[in-house]
Amino acid sequence: MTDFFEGMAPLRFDPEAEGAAFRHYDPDRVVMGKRLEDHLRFAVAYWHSLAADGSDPFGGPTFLRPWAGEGMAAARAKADAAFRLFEILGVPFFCWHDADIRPEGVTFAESRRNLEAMVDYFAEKMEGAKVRLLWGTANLFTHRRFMAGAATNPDPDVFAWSAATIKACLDATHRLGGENYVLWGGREGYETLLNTDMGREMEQMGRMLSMVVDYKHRIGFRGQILVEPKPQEPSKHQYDFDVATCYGFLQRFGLEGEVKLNIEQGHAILAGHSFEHELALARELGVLGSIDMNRNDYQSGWDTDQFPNNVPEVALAYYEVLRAGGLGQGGTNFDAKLRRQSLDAADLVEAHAGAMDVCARGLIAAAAMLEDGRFEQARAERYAGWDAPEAQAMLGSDLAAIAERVEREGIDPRPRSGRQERLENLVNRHL
Ligand code: XUL
Ligand code: CO
Repeated sequence: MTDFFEGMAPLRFDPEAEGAAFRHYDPDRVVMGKRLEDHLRFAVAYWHSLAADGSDPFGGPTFLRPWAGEGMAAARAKADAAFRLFEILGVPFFCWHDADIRPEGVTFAESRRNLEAMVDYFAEKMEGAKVRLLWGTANLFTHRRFMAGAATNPDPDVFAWSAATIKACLDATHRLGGENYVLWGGREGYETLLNTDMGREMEQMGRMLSMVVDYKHRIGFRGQILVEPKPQEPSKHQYDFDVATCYGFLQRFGLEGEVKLNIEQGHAILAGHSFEHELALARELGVLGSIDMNRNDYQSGWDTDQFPNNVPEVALAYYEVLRAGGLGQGGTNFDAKLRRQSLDAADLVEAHAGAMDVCARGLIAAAAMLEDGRFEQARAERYAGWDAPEAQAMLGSDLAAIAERVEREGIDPRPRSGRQERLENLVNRHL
């Protein structure tokens, strides 16, 4: 098969370059004591960049990739193209679902063997490459058997199939040295309450997640287990609605110390939040695991999974990440796909290169905001009253004692400006 990326060399950092290059992303640039590559930990999403064919609900495939096809030979050709793309982009990571990398077999056992054979092929290719596995995951939503959910299915045989699939995917992720394992439950929810036993379904989901954690420890997998919140789409309602809902779920099943979250920009917007809100909340709750970076179309409101191009938004997101101490074992996965008319190899490369530049600009701006110090100073000043011993004592007090003190001391609160616009203007100076 001819090289889809024929003539393309690894991209360099060159702000003056005419052709494809990084204009802001210099992997070796040190920001807050760490290389940009180590801060951002970029990953290519196999499903969007290698497996997707450009089809949408109104039209069939447009991409017609040379590796498209059904069998193992096609899967290996796809992997060859993938590793060429990783090399050109110089990304340190990639991510996959089982269904992206192996052909579906006639039986479960055949699918598992196909996966194992592809994992062998990946392991071989990774030996000579820089790229590593950020995370693996199971596709428990495309095949019709999952139409009523995976762990939450009313049919116990689907629960069994899903458990066996997750086991195979965890084994594969472990074998490839993956740093995380993700669970995203697109069909773990309902289409109508009229036929749904919500209590039973959430119990099943909690048991499945507990079994995943048990199995992780049994095989000695060191990666993080991550749940990816999303409020709806494809289901009308999904139980992993947002960070707050997921945290409540983890607490209910005693898993908050074992499972963290993979937070996606577009999913935050679908849930009616900003990306930075979800990241800040996850940080406060100690469950910030990794991020899926993309953007939605704000007019359609749909989860359009476009590559990021809004530096101010990305900067506010990385500001929350840096306040959390960074991405740790997580990374920045481009869960983003080309538009249907973007057919060429150049589109795939430029989409990623542009997104990596946007993220680099965002992270550099976020670091400057932190180093500026005035944001954290303003925050500290705003809460300074709570440093007083009587304020702290009040938190251990009771309503009657507080009421007595209000009258005795003649407490009369004086409203103070929140200085929002001043802080927003200050953000602008770092962009
Ligand atoms: C779907 C989505 C998934 C997960 C992995 O909206 O984000 O691609 O990231 O299953
Ligand atoms: Co995602």
